[in-house]
Amino acid sequence: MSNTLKPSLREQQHPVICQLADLIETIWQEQLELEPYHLPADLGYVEGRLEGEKLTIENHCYQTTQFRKMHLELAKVGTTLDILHCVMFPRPEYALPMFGCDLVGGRGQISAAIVDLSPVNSERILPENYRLALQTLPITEFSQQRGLPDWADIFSEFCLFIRPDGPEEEAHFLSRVEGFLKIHCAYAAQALPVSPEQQAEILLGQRYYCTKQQQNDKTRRVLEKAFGAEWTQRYMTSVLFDIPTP
Ligand code: BLA
Repeated sequence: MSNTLKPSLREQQHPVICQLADLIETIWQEQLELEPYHLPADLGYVEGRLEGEKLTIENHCYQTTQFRKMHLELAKVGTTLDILHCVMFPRPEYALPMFGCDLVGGRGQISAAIVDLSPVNSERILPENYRLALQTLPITEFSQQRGLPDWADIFSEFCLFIRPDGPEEEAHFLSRVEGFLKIHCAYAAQALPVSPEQQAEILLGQRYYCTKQQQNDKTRRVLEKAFGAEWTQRYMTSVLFDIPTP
């Protein structure tokens, strides 16, 4: 099926997910020179149903000079769960952090909203220009902070993980993501390649990031229920968090 004929998931998603997807794509288009990125042919748009409800996944993928892969994924499980997943994988030639965002909602309520710019250098600390810029973003208090699981030692001190309480907090979360993304795209667009030694270190940091993300059992369980363990393992290691090779 061609793109234009495909039933777009976006209109059927929780409004915040739809708004965030539009926001991410708009900033990408405005600040970067996007080229298409081709996923394995059978993994761009997928539907699965093993036990119970139907799971539909729609992927949007791009690349640029500085980014090996910019992945925006929308997923819908029956009528109960709406998911937005987004990761920007820098090419290891550039000393850039990983932008990651996950929004999980169902039955009118977003249960998990997470965004981070995660460092991949050996000090595991964000570059100073990022820290300075992120510190200037307005601070918002959210009523329900959520605790990170054990595997999540990859995130920075700027990581935000909340359950937004109502439309106002949802809007604050969106503007926080907007702030992160605009800073990231602006710095990335000016970034220059680093030394081979630094590249090797960045590659290790990106591998560590992907290995940790692959340990998210909540993601795995949702996918396994619809597609089985084998398919899920392939999807998590080849589409969601593929480990870069030099
Ligand atoms: C949590 N991710 C979750 C949850 C589900 C998914 C169902 C639990 C929600 C909750 O506890 O309220 C499901 N997420 C998915 C699925 C996909 C997905 C099926 O992306 C893809 C098809 N996850 C990411 C990225 C980050 C991330 C990029 O993909 C962060 C940058 C984080 N998701 C993340 C974290 C949790 C989560 C930290 C909480 C995990 C926990 O509490 O154990």
